[in-house]
Amino acid sequence: MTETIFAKIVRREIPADIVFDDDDVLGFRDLNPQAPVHVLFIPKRPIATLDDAQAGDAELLGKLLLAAASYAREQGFSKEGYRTVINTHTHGGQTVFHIHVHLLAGRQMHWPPG
Ligand code: DGP
Repeated sequence: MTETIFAKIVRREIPADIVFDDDDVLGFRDLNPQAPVHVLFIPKRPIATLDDAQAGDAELLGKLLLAAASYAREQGFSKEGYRTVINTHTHGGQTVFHIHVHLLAGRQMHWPPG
């Protein structure tokens, strides 16, 4: 896959407001927040899109979701709730082709999404 700006964030080559960091997953604040809290969780080993994920990626994808949930719990978002989103390809609204989970919190979310 073609390297994205997120790989540079993983290598600390460009700055980001990092809020979660373990062996496999990095969480950092979105540059263009869509909610009072908007954090992106990415695997350090890149997968371009959800569409590219293979059976062998199951553990890593699980870790990605668990990292988001763990951060949300730790920050106290569980009571009011929050939204997690994975955009895929053009119609999904994906702009950075390094898979990421958006964690949005701090306001009422609406359905259907735009
Ligand atoms: P998506 O549209 O699902 O591919 O989301 C990509 C998100 O990444 C978008 O909400 C803006 C954010 N973003 C893009 N470039 C940067 C960056 O350099 N730093 C940070 N923190 N966020 C970025």
